[in-house]
Amino acid sequence: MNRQLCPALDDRVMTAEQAAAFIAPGSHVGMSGFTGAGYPKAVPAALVRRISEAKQRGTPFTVSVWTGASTAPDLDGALASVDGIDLRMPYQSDPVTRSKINAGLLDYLDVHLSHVAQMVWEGFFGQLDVAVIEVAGITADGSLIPSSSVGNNKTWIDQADKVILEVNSWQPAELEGMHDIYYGTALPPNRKPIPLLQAGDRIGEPYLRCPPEKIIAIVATHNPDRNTSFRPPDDASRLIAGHVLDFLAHEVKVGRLPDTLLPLQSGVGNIANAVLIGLEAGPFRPLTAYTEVIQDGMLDLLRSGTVSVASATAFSLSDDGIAELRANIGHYRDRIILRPQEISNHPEVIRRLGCLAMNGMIEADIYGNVNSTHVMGSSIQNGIGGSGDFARNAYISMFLTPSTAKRGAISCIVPMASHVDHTEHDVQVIVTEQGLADLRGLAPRRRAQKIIDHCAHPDYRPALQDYFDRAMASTCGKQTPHLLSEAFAWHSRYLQDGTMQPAPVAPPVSSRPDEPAPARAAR
Ligand code: 0RQ
Repeated sequence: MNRQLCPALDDRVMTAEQAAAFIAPGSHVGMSGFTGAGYPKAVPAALVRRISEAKQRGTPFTVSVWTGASTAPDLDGALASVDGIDLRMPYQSDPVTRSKINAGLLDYLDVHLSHVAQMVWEGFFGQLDVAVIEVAGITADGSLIPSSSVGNNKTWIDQADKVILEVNSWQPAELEGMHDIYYGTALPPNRKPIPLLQAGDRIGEPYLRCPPEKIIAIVATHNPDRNTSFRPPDDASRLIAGHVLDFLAHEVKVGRLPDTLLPLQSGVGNIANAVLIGLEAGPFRPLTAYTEVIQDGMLDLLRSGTVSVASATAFSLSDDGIAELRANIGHYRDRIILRPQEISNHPEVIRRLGCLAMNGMIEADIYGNVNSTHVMGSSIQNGIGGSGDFARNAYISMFLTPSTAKRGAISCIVPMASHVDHTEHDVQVIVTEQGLADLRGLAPRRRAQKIIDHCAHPDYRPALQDYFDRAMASTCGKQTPHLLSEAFAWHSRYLQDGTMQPAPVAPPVSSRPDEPAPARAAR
């Protein structure tokens, strides 16, 4: 089905190979795409072929890849596999890309998602040479119907010298009208307030604008988005969701939240999805969401009316979720608004609306510093994404994780976080399947005791208590007691022994039955 309806642009229609030929080695390329939605499907594959052929001839060929957030194996993974990326920003979750970053083969800039547009305007990443943007259609007057994500597309189109469009007829035609593209942002000192007062407000227009002379190629595609599979909630996710719901009910009861709560932001992943499923059974409604991605759980809430409106920048759906969206898109069209990520994640708006932020994490320390991005201090997992935009500015900022990882070999509550993305000042509530620690109003030493008591796994609780007690004793209290020589011993032990569990203490060589037990091995 032809979705390119602008006669003046007919002469730009070509194959993906022809379009990819416009991308020169060393180019800065701004691609569409956010959590596997709305990324270009054909030009990156053609670019991969071009890079492989150049490399076979011994010609170096890499590009710098800028996106909204994560894309898919056929974009990130394929380009990384041929070592075709020299710099990646601002977020990725692809296993091949991750391994190349952690092998030191490409630079990765892990940037707050709301900061990207501003940093590009300011020129920190250099000039954007080409934008490769998936759209759901081009109207007769040349307006662009955005696809299943908006991300940084407005900025890429504005800033790029040249624009390549992929017109994907697989995307539902009914996406037209769902987007709200705001053209009122600027750099200081010319900034104006963002006039968005409710999650459901529309402040922009449904189309992306692009000067026709910038469009150098239009490629027709009919390819599905990468789907995101969700596991049915396991026991840990259900328990975490239950603690969050009890906490919200308590906040309503004591009058700190209205019974319609405040706009919800939920991160990516199974736990966030489980919380959304839990809200369906809860008493709060009608709810609203001002968040980054619409996942399956949010569709269910919108379908039942528990959530009246959801604002985001992208979909992040499973196969079933995509089928549900397509089957009932008329219902969802009136209730979902997709915006540029500089607005979906805008600190001013998040602060004004008073979002309730719920994000996953890798680990937290006993004082409430949170690591969202790095494994054992050095290896990147995904990136900070929007978690910092929301955590710093939310009305209540919650971080959720199972209390252990890797079948219990790792405690997600540690003496000192091996990398910090969200400091103790931005983290108000920590939740594991063990319980919930509300850290608001607590000084560091009280926070530590609460996190150990409520969030740590019982297998690790005594060792955390032991660390904390000895830190308190050795520093005579102090504001944030630590044993610096031991603070990362848990991580070192995991790297050396494959577990954070302390080694069993060997029995004394010759001991009398009444001899006292040996002192605990230093940790
Ligand atoms: O590793 O994949 O090898 O099994 O980390 O962990 O438990 O599957 O959890 O999918 O919710 O991801 C923080 C990464 C959690 C995510 C993070 C290992 C674990 C597993 C994934 P395997 P799970 P999730 C808005 C919000 C940053 C961006 C963000 C994230 C893998 O939530 O990327 O918040 N957040 N965006 O085994 C070592 C630990 C570990 C650990 C878990 N303590 N040490 N490994 N893992 N805990 C959305 C956007 O911005 C787009």
